[in-house]
Amino acid sequence: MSDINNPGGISRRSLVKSTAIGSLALAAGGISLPFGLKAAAVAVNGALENPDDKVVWGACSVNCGSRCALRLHVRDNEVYWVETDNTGHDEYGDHQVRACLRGRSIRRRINHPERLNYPMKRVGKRGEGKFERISWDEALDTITKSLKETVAKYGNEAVYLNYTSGVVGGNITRSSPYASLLTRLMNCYGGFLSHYGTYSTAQIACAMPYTYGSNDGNSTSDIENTKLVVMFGNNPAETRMSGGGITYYLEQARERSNARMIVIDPRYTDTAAGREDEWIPIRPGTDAALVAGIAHVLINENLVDQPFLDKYCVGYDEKTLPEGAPANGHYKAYILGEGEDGIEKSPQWASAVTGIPVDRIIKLAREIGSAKPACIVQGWGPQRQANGELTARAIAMLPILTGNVGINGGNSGARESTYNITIERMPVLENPVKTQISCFSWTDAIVRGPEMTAKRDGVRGKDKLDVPIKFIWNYAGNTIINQHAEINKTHDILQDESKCEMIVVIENFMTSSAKYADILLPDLMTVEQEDIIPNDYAGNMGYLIFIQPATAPKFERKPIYWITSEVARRLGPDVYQKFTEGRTQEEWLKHLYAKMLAKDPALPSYEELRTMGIYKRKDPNGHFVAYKKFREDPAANPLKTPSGKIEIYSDRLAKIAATWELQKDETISPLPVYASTFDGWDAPERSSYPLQMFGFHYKARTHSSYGNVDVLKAACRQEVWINPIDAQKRGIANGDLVSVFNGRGEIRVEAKVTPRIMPGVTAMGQGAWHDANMNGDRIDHGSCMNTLTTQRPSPLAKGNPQHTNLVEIKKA
Ligand SMILES: Nc1nc2c(c(=O)[nH]1)N[C@H]1C(S)=C(S)[C@@H](COP(=O)(O)OP(=O)(O)OC[C@H]3O[C@@H](n4cnc5c(=O)[nH]c(N)nc54)[C@H](O)[C@@H]3O)O[C@H]1N2
Ligand SMILES: Nc1nc2c(c(=O)[nH]1)N[C@H]1C(S)=C(S)[C@@H](COP(=O)(O)OP(=O)(O)OC[C@H]3O[C@@H](n4cnc5c(=O)[nH]c(N)nc54)[C@H](O)[C@@H]3O)O[C@H]1N2
Ligand code: SF4
Ligand SMILES: [Mo]
Repeated sequence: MSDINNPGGISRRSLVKSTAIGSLALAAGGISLPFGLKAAAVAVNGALENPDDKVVWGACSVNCGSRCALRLHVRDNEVYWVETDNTGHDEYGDHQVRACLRGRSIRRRINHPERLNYPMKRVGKRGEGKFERISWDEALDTITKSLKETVAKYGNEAVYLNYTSGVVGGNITRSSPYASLLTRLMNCYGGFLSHYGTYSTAQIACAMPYTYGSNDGNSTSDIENTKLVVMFGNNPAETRMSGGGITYYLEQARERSNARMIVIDPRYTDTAAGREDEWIPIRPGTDAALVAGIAHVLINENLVDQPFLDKYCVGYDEKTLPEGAPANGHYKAYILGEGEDGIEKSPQWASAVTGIPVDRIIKLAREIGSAKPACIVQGWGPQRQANGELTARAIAMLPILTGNVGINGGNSGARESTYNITIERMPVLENPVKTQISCFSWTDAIVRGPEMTAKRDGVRGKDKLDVPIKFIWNYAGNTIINQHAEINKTHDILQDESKCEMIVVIENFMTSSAKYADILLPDLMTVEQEDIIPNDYAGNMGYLIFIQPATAPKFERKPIYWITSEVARRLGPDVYQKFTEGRTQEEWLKHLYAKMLAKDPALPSYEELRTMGIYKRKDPNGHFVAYKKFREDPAANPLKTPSGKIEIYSDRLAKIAATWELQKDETISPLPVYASTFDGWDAPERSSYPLQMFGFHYKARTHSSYGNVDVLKAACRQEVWINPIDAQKRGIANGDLVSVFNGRGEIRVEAKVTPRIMPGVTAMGQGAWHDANMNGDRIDHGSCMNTLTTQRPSPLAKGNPQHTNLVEIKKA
């Protein structure tokens, strides 16, 4: 229908705007703008002229941290053109929630020729991708039989709901295992082995509460009150791309405050891209050392906020060191070299670790120490390193030392917070099984479940697991293969059908994870169903989107509520009744919305919301300031830490460090110290694999979602970034096909030779689709970086250290 050069149909206004906020790669990525504009204009006119068109409100529901409204233009039961939010004004707080290049190309996912259409069972070996069409009855009966047998033989602890985030922006359709229909289903049937933590924030979400009792940051809009923004590994221009999201707020707020912005990242990011005042490249995994070097200057030059430290914190110096802590166990002693390691954390010391010149560290310290207020913020890149728990808490030390916590224009050092209109979630009921593993350790739990303990493997709720994982539900996720680490190892684990006996995958596409399914079920997309969903990260404007089905269901695709209800029916009438409570999907929506209205009468009525499509509300309390009440009156509003104060020294961590079983190269510490780690810049393996490598969240995709859309692949190429110095040594020119490898696997991909990445470090967009002959050489031609990552978890959170890798690169 519409032309192929116009990805998803982009209106003139929003195309111009999105390049103006600098977020998108349409211009940079090679689609010719004038032609795109012309094409868009033709599409707009065509859309307006056809009387049979309908326009349906939809939303992009992938896990990108934003959430965009879509207006889907439908003709002959087919989405042929996509527009975005057209409500509100170009005004701070009531602005349009404009979709990025991915959402605007959603029709290429909806109408993709390779969408799954029928239920299937596996006929080849796991991973071979050989399937046979079966009926829904056969599929549902097989699943139910296997579920019953698993529970009878091993107990409910052997059933696992894998981490998945494909429909994190859904309510009825939500895939996140904390809130999905599968959770509810399993809780109606005796429970399941659940997990804690996420692939997104495992380390920081575990660590920050030891310091602050929680993991909150100021809202980005509050940057309008700041003098200086320091971003550690935070790249909202790619990771919060929507016009309703953070990148818009960041630029708007900086326009108001004229704040300087310093970007600390091994990579010159799109967030920098000319808008930064300074880019400071840093060796991956060494931010805590930079912080220590800065602290050294702050202390020696009297730039610390001593009254703040005395009043609000525990463990900065001797005065507030908790009883029972070792003498000189405080932070100041650690920095000045009077602590256990006896090393002074001078800028010279920090420079050797981080690769940042001494002068620059000193200048940065003086800037941070004198800009009042300063907003120190970290993305989640630094914490996805193997020492990420320490790093997250260390970065928080800068605002703590300078008294920037709990005030407007400051921040806690955590990532930005957002305002939300509280949504009434589908109730998941209580899980009778209390045992939990970290979301990253499920492959371990298949291989050696009963050997996994609380003190060594982070099992929670019990001292150890009783049974291995035997049954996996995987709804809207690609973490079976693509998004989990060490793909070749996972493949070997899953090939053995005596270990994990049943894998059920519910998907829209034949992803690499789908290829490992025993039963593969095709479901509807969010935009093909009715649902009410809230914003994700959007600063201090919250909104709701009421999605209507854009088209009637096609082929044999079914909604997730139908699928789970039909399994419930087969598990028995009591399970069915408990699961459905006699409601249809629409009745559930009305029921949940009525509860929301009762709590929040300012909301529009159900019918009004359906007509509006999107409802927006600015945070009535203004900017969110993390720990504001604590700052105003710490006695009346203590933090959720044991002492009620900011714990620079954490007793709880000291106990864990003393009792957990750790390996030699693993550090858990009561203080936010710098520690080197396995596969780090100074690890012995670096002699064989001299380049540090991490993956970044890339504008081409949301993880692997949208990874099969041709125009996006063309606009944002999959490449491995390598510095000219490293490239020259290896005889690599820009665009050369190279082999990226380590002991875990090999990838073939084109090289992007660029000074935008520091020497000794390489990076590639994470989430590209794995594409290897697993019965042959296993070389991944799709450039999925998890071919190279490790399944070894981080020490405290037992989280995914997917950014900590060593590799070598050679010309292919
Ligand atoms: N190396 C490396 N690996 C990483 C990361 C990294 O930084 N580096 N990041 C990690 C992080 S933070 C995360 S959150 C995870 C994300 O990992 P995943 O949660 O697996 O995210 P996606 O890859 O987007 O996979 C979502 C899947 O849901 C499917 N899907 C989308 N919509 C629907 C729908 O309506 N119905 C159904 N049934 N399916 C749907 C998509 O087709 C896709 O296959 O990856 C982690 N993996
Ligand atoms: N376009 C797009 N947006 C997304 C996603 C996506 O896949 N695509 N995924 C979404 C999801 S689920 C999540 S969890 C978030 C992820 O958000 P983040 O975790 O913040 O994203 P990353 O790209 O992994 O890391 C952010 C930055 O950290 C840098 N970095 C890596 N290691 C280090 C380090 O050791 N020190 C420092 N200082 N910097 C480092 C990287 O170069 C990168 O620029 O993004 C969300 N947004
Ligand atoms: S991928 Fe994220 S930013 Fe892009 S349209 Fe979808 S929700 Fe919006
Ligand atoms: Mo994530």
